[in-house]
Amino acid sequence: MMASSVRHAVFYLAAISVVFAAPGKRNASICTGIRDRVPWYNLTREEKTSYIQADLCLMNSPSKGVNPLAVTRWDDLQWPHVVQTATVHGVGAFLPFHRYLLTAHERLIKDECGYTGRMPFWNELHDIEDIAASDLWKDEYFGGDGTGPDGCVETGPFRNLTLIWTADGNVTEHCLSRQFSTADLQMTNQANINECNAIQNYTDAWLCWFGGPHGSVGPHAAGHAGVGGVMSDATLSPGDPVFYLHHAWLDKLWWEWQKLDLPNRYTDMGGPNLPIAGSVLGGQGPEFTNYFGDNGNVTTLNHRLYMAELYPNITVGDVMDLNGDVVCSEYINV
Ligand SMILES: *[C@@H]1O[C@H](CO)[C@@H](O)[C@H](O)[C@H]1NC(C)=O
Ligand SMILES: *[C@@H]1O[C@H](CO)[C@@H](O)[C@H](O)[C@H]1NC(C)=O
Ligand SMILES: *[C@@H]1O[C@H](CO)[C@@H](O)[C@H](O)[C@H]1NC(C)=O
Ligand SMILES: *[C@@H]1O[C@H](CO)[C@@H](O)[C@H](O)[C@H]1NC(C)=O
Ligand SMILES: *[C@@H]1O[C@H](CO)[C@@H](O)[C@H](O)[C@H]1NC(C)=O
Ligand SMILES: *[C@@H]1O[C@H](CO)[C@@H](O)[C@H](O)[C@H]1NC(C)=O
Ligand SMILES: *[C@@H]1O[C@H](CO)[C@@H](O)[C@H](O)[C@H]1NC(C)=O
Ligand SMILES: [Cu+2]
Repeated sequence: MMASSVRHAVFYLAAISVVFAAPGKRNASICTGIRDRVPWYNLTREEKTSYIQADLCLMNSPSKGVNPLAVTRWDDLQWPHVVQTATVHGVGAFLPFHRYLLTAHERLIKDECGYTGRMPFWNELHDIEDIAASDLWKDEYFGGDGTGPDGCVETGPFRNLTLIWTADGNVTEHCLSRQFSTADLQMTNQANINECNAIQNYTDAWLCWFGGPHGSVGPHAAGHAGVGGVMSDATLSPGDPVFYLHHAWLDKLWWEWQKLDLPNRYTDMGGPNLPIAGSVLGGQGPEFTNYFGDNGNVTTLNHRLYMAELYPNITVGDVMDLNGDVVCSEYINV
């Protein structure tokens, strides 16, 4: 037990000294036109297919990332989530980090793969009667449920996707797997969304969306467990391209809650800052307490969001306004 956690801590520190070596340069970005994010169903057919093509383009482009073990751009994008799994889940920065990760994905498919359409979110309430019936899983879009002993996705454009990361930050080639569960998806429902919306401060509210890591009630766990397979792995879930649609849904829930009380909720931040106990990567010792610049064990607006040098470090404060310079987007209900 002891030896193993020491080994993991050593590995983590070795990994960060590698990945943090390249200095990042902050881009001055200005929100000149707020971009609409719409339900998947409401993208045009052409937007849907070009969105899928853009993710495939990242999967077929060579890595330019900080981790030399990465093979593709898709691996590069998954890496900040893998290496920080302990520090971006179960903490106040959970929602802000994932908000920035959505923007990182958006920038990559637009800047490197030519996507010009609108960004989609998954309106999960639309599919809670039967997850398998969703338009998402058509052969020309995300492909369907997993099949065979390993639950590999064998339909659609991602059927040959080779994922590499393992939960300890090492590499083992594996397929994109799924295991649909409508019962799990139903942990997202209007009643629990209303319950989260009624909470008056972020310190309590973030936990309502986050739910338990897996299997417990909450909109976050619902989408992960509902899709299953890779999506149900807390560390590796961004390997499944549908991850970005689920997290956009969750981000929308947070933003709609923020909009219930602006400007106050542009600055309402809190929650624990220490990594989850027992996580493979990361630890709970004093070396982690101020790791992201919070000067304590509570998440603040100064907390740094690190994207493994894909994009510059920013702070939680930079993503609090969805319409602000970094995200510059709005969720549209159509
Ligand atoms: C980015 O943030 C990480 C995590 O806090 C930190 O270790 C790293 O030094 C930062 N990089 C730069 C270029 O500031
Ligand atoms: C958006 O998609 C939903 C679900 O298919 C549909 O009911 C609605 O009419 C669409 N809205 C628009 C504006 O196309
Ligand atoms: C998947 O791999 C098979 C066998 O190599 C190949 O025939 C097929 O065209 C590939 N499909 C995609 C979508 O890459
Ligand atoms: C990663 O995998 C390689 C090759 O299988 C192995 O030698 C190494 O010990 C592994 N590293 C960790 C941290 O598990
Ligand atoms: C948040 O609100 C709850 C009640 O909903 C309250 O018990 C708690 O003390 C509040 N926390 C903060 C940090 O204001
Ligand atoms: C931070 O540390 C203090 C003192 O040890 C403790 O009372 C408090 O519960 C901790 N807060 C969080 C969010 O972990
Ligand atoms: C900065 O902006 C330029 C032009 O939009 C873009 O090409 C570049 O990738 C951006 N760099 C970063 C680090 O965001
Ligand atoms: Cu996550």
